[in-house]
Amino acid sequence: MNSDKPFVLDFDLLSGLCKSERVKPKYRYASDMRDQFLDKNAADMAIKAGNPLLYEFYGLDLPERDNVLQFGTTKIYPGKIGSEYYMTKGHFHTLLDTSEIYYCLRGHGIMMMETPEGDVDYREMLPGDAIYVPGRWAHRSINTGATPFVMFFVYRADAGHDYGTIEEKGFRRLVVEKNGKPVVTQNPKWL
Ligand code: M6P
Ligand code: ZN
Repeated sequence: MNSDKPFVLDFDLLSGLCKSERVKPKYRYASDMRDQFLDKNAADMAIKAGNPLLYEFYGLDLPERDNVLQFGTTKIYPGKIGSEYYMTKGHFHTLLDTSEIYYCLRGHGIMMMETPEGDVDYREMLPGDAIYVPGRWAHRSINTGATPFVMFFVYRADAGHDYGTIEEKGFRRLVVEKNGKPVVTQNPKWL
């Protein structure tokens, strides 16, 4: 794709979908996320019972250069594995100092964030909320609502995704449902 000419893309406010063939969808199913959830039995049961799609995201086929901005949408479906809400895998940027912006279009969720040093922050996201995730902060989007949670994102195209420690241990905090409400708890793998 020629990134040096202006272009317009149309992202649907409800579905987050973009009809342009320039925007490539990626899908993550329960089987792709099995080890990210604390309750492995619940994850295995969900996989056996049809392996639901947990989230999908769309980005452009742009060159991964420091002067290019990557953008698109993420759509996380409502649901839980055990008592943990559906969520993205989450990542640091390979270029750790690079930031990202998310703008909530639809639904209700939490952006969970942490630094390599162990600082933790999390913010509720509702339609109209834009969050600035500074460099050094790993980020994971969690759908705590009953409808799809859709966000638009922008980041430096060469930022890269570093899943290393997160794939092994997850984030320091989990978001689980207790008495019908989302509650932030300590991840026992980090105790
Ligand atoms: C957003 C962006 C993407 C990211 C995606 C899924 O769409 O931040 O860069 O890949 O969310 O998140 P993850 O890669 O953590 O599964
Ligand atoms: Zn990111």
